[in-house]
Amino acid sequence: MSYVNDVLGKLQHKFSHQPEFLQAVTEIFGSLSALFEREHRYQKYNILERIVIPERNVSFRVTWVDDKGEVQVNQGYRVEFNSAIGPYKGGLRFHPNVSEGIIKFLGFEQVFKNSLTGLAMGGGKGGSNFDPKGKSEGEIMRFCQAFMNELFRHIGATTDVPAGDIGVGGREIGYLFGQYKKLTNRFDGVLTGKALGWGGSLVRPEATGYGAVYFAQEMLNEIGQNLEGKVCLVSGAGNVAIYTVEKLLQVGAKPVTVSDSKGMIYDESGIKADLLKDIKEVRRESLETYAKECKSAKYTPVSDYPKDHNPLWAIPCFAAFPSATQNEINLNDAKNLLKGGCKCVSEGANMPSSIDATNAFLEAKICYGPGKAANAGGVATSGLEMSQNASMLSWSFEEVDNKLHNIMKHIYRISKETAKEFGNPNDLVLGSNIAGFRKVANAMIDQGIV
Ligand code: NDP
Ligand code: 2IT
Repeated sequence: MSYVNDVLGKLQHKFSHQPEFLQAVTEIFGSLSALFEREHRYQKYNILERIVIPERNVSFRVTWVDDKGEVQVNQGYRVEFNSAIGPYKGGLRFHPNVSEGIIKFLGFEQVFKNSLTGLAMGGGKGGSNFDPKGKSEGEIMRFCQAFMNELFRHIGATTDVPAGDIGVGGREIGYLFGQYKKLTNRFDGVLTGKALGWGGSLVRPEATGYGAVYFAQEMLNEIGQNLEGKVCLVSGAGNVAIYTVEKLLQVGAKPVTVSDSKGMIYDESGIKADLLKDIKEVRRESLETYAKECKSAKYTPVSDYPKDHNPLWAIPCFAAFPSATQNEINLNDAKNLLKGGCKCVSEGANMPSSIDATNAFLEAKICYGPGKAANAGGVATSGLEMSQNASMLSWSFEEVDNKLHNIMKHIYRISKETAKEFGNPNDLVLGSNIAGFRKVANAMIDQGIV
């Protein structure tokens, strides 16, 4: 359809230096033609050209002093993408490859993901090219404080509520919150992922990983299958991967892999969740330690990976849970997964599959849960943390876990129903993109040209 293609063409020209952002936009736009053919008002109000530009895009200097007394400078970002259905909401990423384009891709995805949860949350994302690797506790704290010295003026419990993402976990949220409170003299729910003793929610640490497994169960249930006794591949070894492994073990599945930036573990007898947590969350070491302490595990360093594919995805499996980073599954990896018998992919990471890998999964008609649907459990539980903060209550583990489970079922159902409505019931990319988009676009129209 020409309106969608026209807008995409302009964007490709203007943002050729932001390939991940263009990839995210291309994927969503690819689903919208069918909707636009039925509903002309989205074009009438030029929603597409409006929705791809962040409402506000803040880029700032972060200066801090390292342990040697040297002054360090990093780039900080907060992209406030869309507030049509609620305050901006989304994580902060600290990783050396963070750029404006990466934060924009994440922020754009977040808009539609948050819409799918059914909660009142707009979309935003932020972060820095700061590399937490090898930094001391003091350096991490000083960096977080320096980052908040600028961020605090842009955020607030009803305007913009950041959380964690790659390189930002409970420890960083603590330092960020402490500095926010110092600067503003306010104790409110301005960040989520807080510790339990000062406003955090039970289940938030587990939520993204648990949610990705709940989503896989919904997809499999539809075809009369389940995860019990099934071999599963998990990538990553951070927050999302750890709690994906934990939930897979709880439901009787057999996760056999995890990976980090240095290498991968294959343990035919099943990943040991306690050892994984201890090494990555407590000791903060690489997975090489896992292989040293667990005799059944085989470690392959990244330097031994072939150039054209990731050996993790070549292991035969029933289901795959990519939980590390964007574009970690290319077309070769997708083909390897399919060749190895994979029947289900539930994306814990944001945009882990390239566009051609996604198309390979859709063509093979396996159960494919795109990130914005499958990993929405994290931000949904952040929304539950905001509710608890606003009402000054805290709910039990079971209460939050039940709500999370119901939200994942809801996301599956509206994605599936929307896919059916548009004639392709197996295509949850189509269903989740249209369902997520429609709510935001309708809110933008209701609220006028602003
Ligand atoms: P963490 O920082 O806790 O863990 C990330 C893991 O992935 C680490 O094991 C890290 O290795 C590995 N990793 C990161 N970048 C790369 C890379 N370029 N190549 C290879 N491995 C890499 O982050 P999260 O678990 O929070 O996030 C993982 C993914 O899930 C991201 O895509 C994030 O956007 C997404 N996500 C996170 C949510 C959350 O609530 N945290 C919610 C929804 C999505 P190492 O240990 O060596 O650093
Ligand atoms: O990508 C994501 O959804 C997250 N990193 C979680 C965001 C949040 O606000 O909890």
